[in-house]
Amino acid sequence: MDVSQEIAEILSRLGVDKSAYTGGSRKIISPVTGEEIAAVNDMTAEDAKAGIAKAKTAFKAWRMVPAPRRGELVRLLGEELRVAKEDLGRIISIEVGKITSEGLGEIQEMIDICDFATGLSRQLYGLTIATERPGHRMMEQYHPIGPVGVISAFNFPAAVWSWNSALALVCGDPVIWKPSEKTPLISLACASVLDRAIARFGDDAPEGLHTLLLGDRDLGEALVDSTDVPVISATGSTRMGREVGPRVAARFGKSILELGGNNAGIVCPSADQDMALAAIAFGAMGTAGQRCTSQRRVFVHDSIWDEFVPRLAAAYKSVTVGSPLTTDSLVGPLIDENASKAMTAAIEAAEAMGGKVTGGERVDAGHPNAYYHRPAMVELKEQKGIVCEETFAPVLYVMPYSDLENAIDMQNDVSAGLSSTIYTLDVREAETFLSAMGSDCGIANVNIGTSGAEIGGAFGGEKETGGGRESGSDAWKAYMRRQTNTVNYSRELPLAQGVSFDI
Ligand code: UN1
Repeated sequence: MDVSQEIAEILSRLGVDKSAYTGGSRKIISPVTGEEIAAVNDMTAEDAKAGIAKAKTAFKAWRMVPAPRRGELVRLLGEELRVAKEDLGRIISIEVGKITSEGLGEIQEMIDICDFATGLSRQLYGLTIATERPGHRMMEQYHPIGPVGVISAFNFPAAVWSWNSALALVCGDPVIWKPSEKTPLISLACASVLDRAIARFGDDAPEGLHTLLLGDRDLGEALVDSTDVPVISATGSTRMGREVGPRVAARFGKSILELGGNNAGIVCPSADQDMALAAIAFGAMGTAGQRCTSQRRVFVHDSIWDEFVPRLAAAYKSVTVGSPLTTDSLVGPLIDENASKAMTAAIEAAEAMGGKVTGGERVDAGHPNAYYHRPAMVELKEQKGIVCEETFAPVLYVMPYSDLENAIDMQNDVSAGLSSTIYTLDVREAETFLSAMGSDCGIANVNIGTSGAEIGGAFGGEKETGGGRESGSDAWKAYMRRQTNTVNYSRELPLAQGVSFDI
C-alpha cells in the first residue's frame, strides 16, 4: 500500500472527513517518499476571526465548569489518545518522517501530559498570605484567562499542541491552534481525537472549545494581533519569535515563546564514555537532528579526545539511514529540500573554517524527491561562525577544551539557551555545571542527552529561546490570571503601611 492510501485509511479510521484533506490547493508532501499524500484547503483570516469569536463565547461557559470536571475531559482525551496511539504515530512518521519509535514516543508524550493535567485540575492552587492588618485575610487565586492561541512547528506537530491544550483546557481556556503548514494531517487527526473525547464528555463542553486553523501565516497573525486571545504560545524559529513577541506585547498579551536551541554537551575526563556516546548519538542524530533540543555542539576534554572522538566518528559512519517506516532505520529524512540545502551549506561553512567532516552526504533511499542525509559531525579547533547558529539538521560540531570553566563559557556563548548537558562522574564538575556559574540554559542535565525531556518538568529556555515554559512543573500558571484578594472581616478599616486618612 502506498503512503497516501495508508494516510487516507488512517484518517478515515480516526473520523476525519475526506473533504478536509483531498481536493485542496495546498499539496502535502511526505518527506519519506517525496510524494504528494494529500491536498488541503487553506483557511482564511476570516475563518480565524470566526474561530476566535467562537472561542470567546466558549470561554464564558468553560470558565464556570469546575476545574476537576474540566480535568475529566483531558482524562478522556488521554484515553482516546491511548486507543489511537498507533495510528497517530504512523501519521507522524509519514507526514514528518520520524522513525516509528519516535512517532509513537511523541504520542506517549501526549498521553503523559493528559495524565499530568488531569491531576493538575485538582491542584490549581493559590497561596494564603499573612496580612499586616487585624481582622483581614489575604489570598491569591488563579482564574481562567481566556482563549489561548497555539502556534506550533512541524517537528513536534502533535505533542506541542497537547502540552498547551491539556493545560489550557484544565485551566479553563479554549484553544485555537495554528499548526505548521507542513503538518495539517496530524493536526486534523488530533482535532478529531479531541472531538471524540468531547462527545463522550457531554454537554458542558461548549462549542468552540477548540479550533483548528490550517493555512498560512496570516492565520497566525490574526491570533497574534487579537486582543481576544490573551495568551499566545508559539513554538518555532527565533526569527518567528522575534516577530510574535513584540506584537503580542504591543497589545499587552502574554506570550509563551519556545524558539531555537543550539544545545551543547561537555564530555569530561571522568565521563562514562559508552553512556556519553549513546546519549550524544540519540541527541545529535535522533529525529534527524530536527528537535529544538537536538545536540548541536560537543566539547570534549583534550585528555580523552583521541579515545572518544574516533568512536563518535565510527557511530556516525555506521548509523542506519533510511525510510522511517522500516524498523531498522535510526535516521529518517529531513523535512524538505530547504532543510537539505541548509545542512549542506552549514557543513560547507564549517569545512571552510578548517573543519574535518564525517558524514553529511545525501543518501539515495530510492526516492529522488526525498532528502535523506547521513548525519554529520565536524571536528573543529574552536567555536565561531556557523557553529554559533542553529541549523535544523543533524550536524554536530565537536570541539576540544582543557578547562571546565572555559568549556562552560563556550557552551553559554551562543544566542540560544534551551538545553545542555555534562557527562562526568565527578560531583564537583556536575554541580558546577548546574550552579549559578554553570549552564545558562532552561534545561541542564547530567549524564543524559540534551533532548527527550519528560513532560513533568517545565520545558523552555532563556535568551533567544524566548523565555517561555511549557508542559510540567508550574508552567500552568501562564495559562491563568492571578488575582490577589484581601478580605476585611473586622469592624475597622485599618489602612496598610499605617496610613491614616480620617474624614
Ligand atoms: C521540540 O523540539 O520542539 O525534549 C520539543 C524533547 C521533547 C520535546 C522537544 N520532549 O526533545
